[in-house]
Amino acid sequence: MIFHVVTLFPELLESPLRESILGRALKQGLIEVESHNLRNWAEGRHLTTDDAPYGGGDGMVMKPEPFYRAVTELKERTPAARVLLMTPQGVPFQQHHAKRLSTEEGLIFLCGRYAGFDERIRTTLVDEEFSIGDFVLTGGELPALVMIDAIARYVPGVLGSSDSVTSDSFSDGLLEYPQYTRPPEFNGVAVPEVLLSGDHGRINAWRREQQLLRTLLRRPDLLEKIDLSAADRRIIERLQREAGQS
Ligand code: 6SD
Repeated sequence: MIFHVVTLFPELLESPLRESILGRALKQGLIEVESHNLRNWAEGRHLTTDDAPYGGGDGMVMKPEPFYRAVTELKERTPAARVLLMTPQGVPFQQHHAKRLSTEEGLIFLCGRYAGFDERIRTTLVDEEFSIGDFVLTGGELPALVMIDAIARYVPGVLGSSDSVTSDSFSDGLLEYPQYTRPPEFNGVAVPEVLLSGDHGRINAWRREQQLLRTLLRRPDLLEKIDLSAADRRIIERLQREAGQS
């Protein structure tokens, strides 16, 4: 799979992708990442990529023509590529988007700077708009990196056998259970006895209950979105009764 990133700061994309798991995937040719300088498609003496807004107001607006020429050229190379725009006004990016987009042959990320984009970029060039959260950044490069990381994990072979795509938080809609490793006691806090018991039935039951408890306390919104078994629902009712008592 190829990720094209169109940006005024192509170097911002370099080092974070070349380390660790994604670095290995790049070396193995499982994924390719190319960052392209939007300035390459700018025209005029100053290679302008932004301009003042019609109607007045603060800030500058990204011009449509450089993005148009970039998308046209990159689609000649990767005709089936989908074009994604990074913007706080986009659909909130979620795990299911990462999974779906990982099956594409290529993705073209359009990253802006300044106040925003000429509306015709959205309406004529872009397939989908994404936001990585309700906060405002200075540009779309970090959102593109975040999305590439989440998407690349689903490309076959990218995760080694020890890192599971499916057992992490969100893949079953719940937060992860607490994990412990050695030593058995640290800073006066012991590892829960059940984890040392060797009884995998009890361990699995404890882990499921911890997942449900943690999700109930930290992200109750997630519980509304998933289909829980009758057994899980009974555990949640008990946890809620216990919380009400304490
Ligand atoms: C002007 C951008 C592009 C500025 C952004 C995306 C999210 N979730 N927060 N901020 C953003 C994207 C900000 O270019």
